Amino acid sequence: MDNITIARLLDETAALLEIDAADPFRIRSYRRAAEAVEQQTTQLATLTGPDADPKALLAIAGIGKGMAANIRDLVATGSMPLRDELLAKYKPTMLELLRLPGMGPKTVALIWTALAVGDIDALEEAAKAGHLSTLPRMGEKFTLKLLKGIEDYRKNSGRFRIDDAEEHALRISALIREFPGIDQITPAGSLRRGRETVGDLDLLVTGPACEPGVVSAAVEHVASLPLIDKLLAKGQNKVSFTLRNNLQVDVRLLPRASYGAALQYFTGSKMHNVALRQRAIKRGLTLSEYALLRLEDNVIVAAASEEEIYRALDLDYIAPELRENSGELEAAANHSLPNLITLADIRGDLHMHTNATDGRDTIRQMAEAALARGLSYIAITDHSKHLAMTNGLDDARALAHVQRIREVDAEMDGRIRVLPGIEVDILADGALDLEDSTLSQMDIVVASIHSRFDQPIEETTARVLRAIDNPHVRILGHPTGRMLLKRDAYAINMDVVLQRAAELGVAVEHNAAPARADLNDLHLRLAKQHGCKIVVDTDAHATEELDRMWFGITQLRRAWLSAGDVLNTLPFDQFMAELRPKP
Ligand code: DGT
Ligand code: CA
Ligand code: CA
Ligand code: ZN
Repeated sequence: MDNITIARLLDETAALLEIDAADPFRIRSYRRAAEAVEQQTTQLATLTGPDADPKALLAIAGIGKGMAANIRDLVATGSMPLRDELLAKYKPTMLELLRLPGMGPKTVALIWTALAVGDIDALEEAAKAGHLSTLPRMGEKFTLKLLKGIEDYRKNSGRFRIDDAEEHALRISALIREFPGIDQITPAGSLRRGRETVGDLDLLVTGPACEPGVVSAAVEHVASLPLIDKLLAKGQNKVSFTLRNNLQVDVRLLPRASYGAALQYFTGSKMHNVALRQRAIKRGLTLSEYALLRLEDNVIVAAASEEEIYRALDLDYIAPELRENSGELEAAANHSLPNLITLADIRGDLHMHTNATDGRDTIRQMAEAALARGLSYIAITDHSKHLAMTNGLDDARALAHVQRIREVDAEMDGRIRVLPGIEVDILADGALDLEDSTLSQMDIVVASIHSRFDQPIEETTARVLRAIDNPHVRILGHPTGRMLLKRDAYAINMDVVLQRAAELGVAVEHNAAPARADLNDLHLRLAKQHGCKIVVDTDAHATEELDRMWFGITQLRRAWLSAGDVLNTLPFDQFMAELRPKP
């Protein structure tokens, strides 16, 4: 049994434990072990025999005594007792069902017990036949929502979220870098352009080990990386493979002299490249993945860096996020590209949760973590009571929470400002979930929709308009409600909403959670056109999630935004002055 198979079985066990509603800590230990195993260069099967050193497995970080015993069982028998026990109850395909909207572990387990339905095709059949509505809390509405969810899921499968892709890129890069003579590894393609999802991963590698004549040894190194599931192709300077989750990875090893041309070519997008090549031809040049050449005599004009290539085509440097052939070439030609926002421009974060509702950490911990990340102000915006599953705050608890937030603000002694706020739920008719008198005590009221995504477009639009008409609302939170690869945006007339938000001075949020990433880049460009105030927030539910501001910034850059377009780049006093005035 090879390492990838061991990793897959451990991961599958984690999924089965999830359906079994096991302790999250236990689930994580199996996931972590799977990741540790697939990164090992030694085949674990060789460490488990009767002659093997019993300590060898324990030396691997992430593998304790229990896990070592599991691995020995897997190698010896092809399975292990816990897995057998879980498989007697569930099917591994049930894991996929967890990715559908409304399908938590309990629902998945119930559908399995009641109807013996354990995979997507069977679930779709059962839903269409009306079998689900015989089960508790799964009426017709649930069935319709689920069928839509299955459709969305099928449409999106095969793509990966940018944060997943980024994590895999980092892990693979670390392994490639172990080979001597590698200087630089750059993710290209859609990941470098910062798209919300990627189809496959394109990694470009350069260094002395990638030069012609010696590159084959580095190719062999890449082709034998431990986490490769299936090797798809091994060429002179290219290796393609898939990972255990089916993500395809294309690695190209390139000489230093043409690295810039390759980076430009493989970053794309295809449409940007087509337009750029046409521009080259008009100038008597030809652009390829190897170089920008003069047509008449094949003399190299530029190749080593992207900057040289753009300059030789009389263009300002175009940031990867803008390379979608949506006006960037024209702007680069007449020196009107925007000075794009960067992470360092951000000074505040106005949307985050604590353990008062569904967050993990305390107000103080969130404040310290934000301070450590260089922020100078944050708002604590826990959920309101309508979101019962998050332990949302009613009016009394919300007011008590304001007091505690003010205490922490005082404790922080001006090192960072901690503002009392709320993420108040927008109810089905557009009313807000808390009393105006409660909202009046908050510095930051973020209003968001979390339910009834099925309303017709006119109703949802009117619902949001009514909500932002409430004078206490200062920010409209994640305005489309989508969950990437999981749930489409609800139907809403964004043009009307943005126009009204601009009139009222309500800021619209870009939510930096990679699962949400709304408003998307097109909506953000529209928001700017309408003169909307824009904020970018992490919606962090734990301290480390404050780090995902990065993903939000990438989307803002894709929308051509500068620091001046985004409110929470301002120093605290100016920021507060720019918000919608309190009634
Ligand atoms: P993805 O993987 O679907 O998220 O999107 P990309 O943009 O990463 O596309 P991919 O992986 O097929 O190719 C990476 C880049 O390589 C692409 O953005 C531009 C360049 N490229 C690939 N094939 C072609 C082609 O046939 N023509 C041109 N001009 N460029 C190409
Ligand atoms: Ca790609
Ligand atoms: Ca590719
Ligand atoms: Zn939130």
